[in-house]
Amino acid sequence: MRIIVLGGDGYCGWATALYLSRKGHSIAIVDNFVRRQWDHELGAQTLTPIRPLSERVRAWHKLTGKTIDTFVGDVQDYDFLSSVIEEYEPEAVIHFAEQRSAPYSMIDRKHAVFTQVNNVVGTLNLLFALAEFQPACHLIKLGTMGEYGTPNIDIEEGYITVEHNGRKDLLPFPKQPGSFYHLSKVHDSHNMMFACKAWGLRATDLNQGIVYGTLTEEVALDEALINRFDYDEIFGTVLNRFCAQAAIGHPLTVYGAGGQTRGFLDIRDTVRCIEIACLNPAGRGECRVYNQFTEQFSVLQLAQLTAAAAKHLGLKVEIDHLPDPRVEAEEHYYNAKHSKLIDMGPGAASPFQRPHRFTPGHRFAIPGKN
Ligand code: NAD
Ligand code: USQ
Repeated sequence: MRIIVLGGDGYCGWATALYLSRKGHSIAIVDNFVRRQWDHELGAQTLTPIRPLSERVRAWHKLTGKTIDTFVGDVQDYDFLSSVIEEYEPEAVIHFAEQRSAPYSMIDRKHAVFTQVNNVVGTLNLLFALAEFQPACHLIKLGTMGEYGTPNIDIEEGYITVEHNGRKDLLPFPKQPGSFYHLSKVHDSHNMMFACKAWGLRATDLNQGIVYGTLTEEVALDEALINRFDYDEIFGTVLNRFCAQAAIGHPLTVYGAGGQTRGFLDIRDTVRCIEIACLNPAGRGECRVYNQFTEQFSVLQLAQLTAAAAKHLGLKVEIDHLPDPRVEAEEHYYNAKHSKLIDMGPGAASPFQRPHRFTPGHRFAIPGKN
């Protein structure tokens, strides 16, 4: 397939671009490197020093003979984005190109406004560009499990059947996001649903959980391909932070009671989920929603798992409970469905347990469950 990866210089996007390129798809990356600027702004750095994109794609070509095209620009710039869509004629566009940190979006008014403008305008531009130049193209958009918040009922995949005053309908699942960032994803979801209905576009909204890990088979091929690994308090996600803290002997920073429960997935499963979505496009006019994670844990459970793994390596790790800087429930019910991707495409939680190619009938192997 001809696939454009928006945000392909970032954590999920780079791993996905290489994975799909290795599978034989034609890949183009679009990025404006704004993420690298935010690192400068925050005085933070990826633990793994990443090379400039031009060097990364050259190294990939040298190693595999495969070419990844690059387009440098801002998805907020409609002329730029629409010309890329017109020129490349993609069959699928995977949209990762957003500001993705909840803490960054909560710094102050300026960062909240930036996050929502960047994310909502970028996605709107993409919807218009697809409608104008490539209406049959499948949009695969990264949403977030955090769109749903933590309701006291089971979380469905995007839609829920509601009965009210004797009548019944399938409606979007209620959204209770916990930051201006997570809210930007809710706005995107609504815009996508409307554009699919109004213009017959096809879209998959992937409500992804928290991603962990750095290595995929492809980025492990050469140091020049290494992916970013964030561990700072703004962009570092919780399990990546706990691992970095354990390695340097810093107490694990559990916020509050640690009962905050979320869906998690290994970055090796992110790329496979995206591939499943690419190979099984939504129908014209369809905006489907999948929950994309493999396991759910509370923050305290994760800290305990990290401490146990560290002990195994001879590291002594303490768990600290810090005042929670976020507005979120520290104890709550959480049971999120996540069967649609599993039903659609075979796979397994660990690439070391899974067959290299999809085989019908295979499911995600969640330890103790399958
Ligand atoms: P990232 O910050 O590492 O990558 C995002 C990339 O998009 C960066 O390279 C950045 O430069 C680019 N970008 C941002 N705005 C842009 C713009 N206006 N024009 C062009 N490029 C732009 O983020 P990530 O962790 O790879 O996340 C990718 C997507 O997946 C995001 O939409 C995020 O919300 C979603 N997601 C991530 C996680 C996670 O745990 N990392 C979990 C769930 C969902
Ligand atoms: N947390 C701690 N200690 C820390 C860091 C975080 O206890 O040192 C807690 C937070 O309070 C929160 C939970 O861990 O309850 C998750 O925080 P996080 O920073 O790992 O993840 P989050 O802010 O939810 O955002 C991340 C990505 C975002 C993605 C989201 C998926 O940055 O792009 O959308 O995960 S989800 O959480 O499912 O919405």
